[in-house]
Amino acid sequence: MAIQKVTVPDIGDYKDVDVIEVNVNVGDVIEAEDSLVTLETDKASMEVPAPFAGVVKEINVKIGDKVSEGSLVLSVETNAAAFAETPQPAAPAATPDVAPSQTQSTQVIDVTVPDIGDYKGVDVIEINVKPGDQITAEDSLATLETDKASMEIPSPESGKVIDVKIKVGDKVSQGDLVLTLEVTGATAVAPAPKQPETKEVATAASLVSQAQPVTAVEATDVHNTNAHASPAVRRLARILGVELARVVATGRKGRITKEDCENYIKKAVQAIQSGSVSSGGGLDLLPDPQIDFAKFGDVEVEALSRINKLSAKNLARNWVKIPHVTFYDDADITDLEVFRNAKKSAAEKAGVKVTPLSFLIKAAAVALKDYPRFNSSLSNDGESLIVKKYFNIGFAADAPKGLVVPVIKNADQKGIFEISREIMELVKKGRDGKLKPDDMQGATFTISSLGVLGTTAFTPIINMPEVAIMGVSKSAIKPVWNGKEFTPRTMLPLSLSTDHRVIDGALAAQFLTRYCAILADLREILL
Ligand code: CAO
Repeated sequence: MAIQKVTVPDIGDYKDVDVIEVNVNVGDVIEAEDSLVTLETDKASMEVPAPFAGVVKEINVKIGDKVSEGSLVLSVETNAAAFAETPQPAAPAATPDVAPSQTQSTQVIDVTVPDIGDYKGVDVIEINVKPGDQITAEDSLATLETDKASMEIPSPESGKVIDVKIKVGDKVSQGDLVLTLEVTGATAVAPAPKQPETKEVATAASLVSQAQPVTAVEATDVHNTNAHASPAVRRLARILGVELARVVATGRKGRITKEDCENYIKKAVQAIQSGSVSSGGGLDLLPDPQIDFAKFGDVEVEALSRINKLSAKNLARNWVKIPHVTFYDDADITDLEVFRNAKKSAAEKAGVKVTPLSFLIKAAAVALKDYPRFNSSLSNDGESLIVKKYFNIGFAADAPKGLVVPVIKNADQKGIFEISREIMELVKKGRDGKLKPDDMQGATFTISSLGVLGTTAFTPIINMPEVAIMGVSKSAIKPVWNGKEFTPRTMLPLSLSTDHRVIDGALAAQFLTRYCAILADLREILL
């Protein structure tokens, strides 16, 4: 048994190269050639393979470290008493061959595959430019792949791509023509490659030719999944903030291409813009149907009001994000109506019109006090409930420019006449377009009354961040069994939508029953 240290082998002229993956753990049994860590420069990613088999005893690098040749990577316990480090073949210079074809100040040069070591017939897996592209020196022209490595062919010069001579799937070797490039000015006069400019490429390419220990290899994403992508794509992914493990690969041998990354971003942006995602995922909705309605008959296009558009966005978000459950019941408001009618003249004297809505608002404040969870909101992180100690009831009101929801503040502390007066004032303001933001803010619960308009039931949409809403349909006199006989009672249909994340069915049923009880016997308010 011996403890052997594994260091970063010859990686050409690179220094302080990023460690982007650590592929083993302490205790792992490894074979010779297993990948230990992945390094990445701005031009290539490369793996440090194990020079021998053994058990990993200690890891001396972590993601984010910067290493150079000779940096300690890890220690391995081996069976061998000693080991000889594999000699590093000198890195062959892979200078892209550039042959001038003209001598004018603008000239077209041939860019050929540089020295890629012993490899021949290497697969072209990506073409990164097209005719007409203006490129700068060092831009990646194409990506090649062997069974051990992927590497990019950088442009030796800045210029305009005239013709691309290779395509994905081709097999190329050193000296094969990649493309023709129109270069101008001083560069054109001296088209021979400058050594320092091509050196990085030379290093990346040369890595391939080494029997071991370092190869410029295809990349995996930082989460160590099996996502495969070239250095250029990895770089793009990093710039765009794309997690490669999430991208659907369409390239050869399951590789992620530049287009895959772009498509991923495109879909994500579309999903966000259409509002079909919450944090963490999309609904993958079909695009909206595009229909030319005029094909089927006359049409007229009406512009939506600002309120219409705003409400639409809010409603769509609330409907998609909140798991609604709606509960239905009828409240017996026979006695309430008797009482309300009895108070009509008193109300008139007080200058107010009392409708069932005032009682519905008052009863809501009382029921909310009894069931505080209904008077809460989910915190934005979904970790807690914010239970409010004030009882502000919003009510939906029809206004010429669209639906508005003014709020009766502290309804628990107000009498029926006061609530009625406020309703009248707010409704008037709404119809005159004079509601202020404060008139419509701070609701803890909302009532949507279709009142006299009709309907027997509907599903009101919760007004986020509230967790419940009461829908009110048109009251009707119905026969109700009192234990001995059917009697005519004025029944008010109620539809209570709740946010199932906060309120479960049993609690909703209790709340609705309590609400009906308050409306059936207003003395409940006194308790
Ligand atoms: N069942 C039967 N009659 C009802 C009723 C009900 N649920 N609610 C109210 N009424 C009666 C009233 O008692 C009144 O009759 P009387 O004059 O005989 O007393 C009559 O209907 C008209 O009431 P109103 O509409 O003037 O007043 P209101 O307080 O009931 O409603 C308001 C005010 C602002 C809610 C209403 O005008 C309105 O805009 N409703 C539409 C709200 C809406 O669009 N909701 C849907 C939202 S989701 O798209």
